[in-house]
Amino acid sequence: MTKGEIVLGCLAPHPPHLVYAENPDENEPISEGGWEALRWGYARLARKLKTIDYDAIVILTPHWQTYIGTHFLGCDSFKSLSVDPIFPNLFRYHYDLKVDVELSEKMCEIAGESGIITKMMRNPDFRVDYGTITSCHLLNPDWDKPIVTVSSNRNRHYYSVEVMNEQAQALGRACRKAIEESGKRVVLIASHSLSHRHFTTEAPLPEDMSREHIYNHSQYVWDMKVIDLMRDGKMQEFIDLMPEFTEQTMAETEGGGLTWMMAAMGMPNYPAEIYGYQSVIGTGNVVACWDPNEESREWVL
Ligand code: 2X7
Ligand code: FE2
Repeated sequence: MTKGEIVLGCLAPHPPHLVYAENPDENEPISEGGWEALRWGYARLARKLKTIDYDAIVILTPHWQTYIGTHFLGCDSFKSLSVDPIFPNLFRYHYDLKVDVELSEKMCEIAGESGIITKMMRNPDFRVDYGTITSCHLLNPDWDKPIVTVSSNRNRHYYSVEVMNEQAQALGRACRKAIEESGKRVVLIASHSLSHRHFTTEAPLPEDMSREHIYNHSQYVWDMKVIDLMRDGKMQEFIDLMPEFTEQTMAETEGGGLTWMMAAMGMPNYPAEIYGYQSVIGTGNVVACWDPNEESREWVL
C-alpha cells in the first residue's frame, strides 16, 4: 500500500457569523452579508482545495470539549440541526455529513498505543459541534468528502497551556503515523480564531460592519506577530511562544488545534499561505494554509 500523507493543513476560524453572512440554504437566519475579508479569503482557499486530490478531512475543534481523553467521531454519518448556544440568532444549520470511520479508528488506535487516552464517539444522536460545521462548510460547501472530528481535551483547564501544547504535539505525531499507515491523502483543519477576547454585547444588526473592530490593540499586535511567524516559516518559534500568546490574548489556540496540526505536519519551516485577517465580534481571525507541495504553494497575500 502507498504511504498516506497530509496534503494540506488549514487554519480555519469558525465564527458562526461567517456562515450567517453567506446565506447558505442549510442555515435558517438571513443576513445582509458582512466580514468579507474572511469570507473572500475562505472562498479562495476553497477553490484551491478543489484542485487537490484528497480522500478525507480531519478537523480538531475547541467546541467539542472532552475532559477525559481525546475522542473521535465513530459513526458513518451524522444528521441534525446545529444551533449555536451563544448566537442562535445567527446559526441554525441543518447538517448531514459523512465520516471516514476507518481513518478515525486508526487515529484512535495509534494515539492509544502512544499513551494518549482515547475514545470513539459511537452515539448516532451526538450533536456535531459548530466549529466542525462552520470550518468545513466554508472550506468545502459541497460536503463531498468524509470528515473526522477530533475533540479538544481540556488539558489547558486541568493543567496549563504548556501541558496542552505538549499533549497536542503528541496527538499530532500519532495522527500523522495513522494517516501514513492508512494510505490516504488527508487535509487537516485546525478550527479556531487567534486572539479571542470578544465583546459581550452585539450590534442591533450583527453584520453592521461599522461596529466591527478588534477588541484591543494588544490583541492586534500579538496576532500580527504570530502571522509574521507563519509567513516566515517559523512554526517551531510560534509553538514555543504558544503559552505566552495564548495567555496574553485568551487565544483560541488553547484548544490545541494549531499545535496538533503543526506537529502532524512535522513543524513546517516554509511560508504559510495567508488568505485574510479580520475581527469577528472583537476576536482576531486568520485564514491560512500550509502546502507541503512546493509546486502548488502560493504567495497569496
Ligand atoms: O466560536 C466562536 C469564535 N471562535 C469566535 C468568534 C465568535 C463566535 O464564536
Ligand atoms: Fe470558537
